[in-house]
Amino acid sequence: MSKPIYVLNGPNLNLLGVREPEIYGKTTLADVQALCEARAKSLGKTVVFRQSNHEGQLVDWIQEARTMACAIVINPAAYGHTSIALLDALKAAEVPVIECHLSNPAARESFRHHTYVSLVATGVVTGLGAKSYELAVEAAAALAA
Ligand code: CA2
Repeated sequence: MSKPIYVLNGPNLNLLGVREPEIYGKTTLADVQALCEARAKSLGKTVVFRQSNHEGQLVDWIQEARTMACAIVINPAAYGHTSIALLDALKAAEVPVIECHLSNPAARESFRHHTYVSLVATGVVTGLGAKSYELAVEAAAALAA
């Protein structure tokens, strides 16, 4: 059995579909998880899907992924713009990393234009809502050993 793709979600994404639907849509994180699982299954893969509001928890999961995952899909949310800890963990992960975002940060406030995660991501999928995750899972599956 091949290793799963870790799909990791950063702070406040648990509110998806519940708050600010005008920006992030009505799809819940549980819906996104179901879409990722279905897309992975169609490609003969599985996903481990997790969300945390805590930077250290995300670092722990990235470290776990080094041995347990074949690839990482990460929506770091706001930590993408601030966290050198996530960058360092991802650099050490030694598996392909795909960054994904629901919105298009480049079309939003200037503080969202840079992410540290992009420095280590093989690819970045943005602006397509839940579809960003599906395409990110597809890319991760293609890159996975
Ligand atoms: O577009 C994305 O996926 C983001 O990663 C979402 C982050 C934002 O800080 C990034 O710049 C872009 C925010 C996630 C917060 O999600 C919420 C969802 C519903 C209600 C409130 C927040």
